[in-house]
Amino acid sequence: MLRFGLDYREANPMTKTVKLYAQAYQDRSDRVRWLLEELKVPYENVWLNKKNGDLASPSYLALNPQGRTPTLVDDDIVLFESTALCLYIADTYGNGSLAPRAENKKLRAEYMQWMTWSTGSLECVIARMFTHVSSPEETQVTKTYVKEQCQIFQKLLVPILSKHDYILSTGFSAADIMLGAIIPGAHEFLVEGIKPLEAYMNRLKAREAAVKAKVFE
Ligand SMILES: N[C@@H](CCC(=O)N[C@@H](CS)C(=O)NCC(=O)O)C(=O)O
Repeated sequence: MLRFGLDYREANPMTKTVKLYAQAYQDRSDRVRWLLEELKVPYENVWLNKKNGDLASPSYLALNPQGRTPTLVDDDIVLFESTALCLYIADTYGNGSLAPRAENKKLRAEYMQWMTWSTGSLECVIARMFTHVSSPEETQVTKTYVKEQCQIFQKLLVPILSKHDYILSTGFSAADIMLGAIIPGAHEFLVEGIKPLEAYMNRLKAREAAVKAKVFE
């Protein structure tokens, strides 16, 4: 049985509340919660407990047939994939503040690139450190692979973050939220000792919304 907690809309009939289904502050809902906090969107955390079978319950599978988190429910819109959630929230609630508008083709293209690269490339590599470690030999192969990939990632990120404080030349955006939430998973190989990346992460960690969302705890 899901524990829905307080129904915000019931308690506040004039106020719409987005529901964010997650298992913990530090699962892949972290970036979504951080963005909701940045934009001050009213939202409700709906906590699911895998051990209690919440992810496999018919009511949750009706929202996310993969039985994974995060899932976002905003009225009749039900979404999975953290990148999609952040793209949707930034466009719907950001009023252009954290996502370049479609008219700005070049900047929007760059933004889309980093939004999708963060999960599609960076997080995929980091995830191997959890999935490809069944023996000491495999762990070693994985470590070498992640290390090599992170050196390539540094070649992508360092020149940009040496020139400006955030990944887009125009300033902080939802793309920094995606990167900021995911990069710590590869801290040892990607960030440690690399000044522009250390400074970038320190800037992101200091953001009030990130603190409120408990992203780095
Ligand atoms: N690419 C998806 C990954 C979703 C995912 O794998 N979520 C994890 C939690 S962070 C999950 O639900 N795993 C299944 C489980 O815990 O049983 C996203 O970014 O939302």
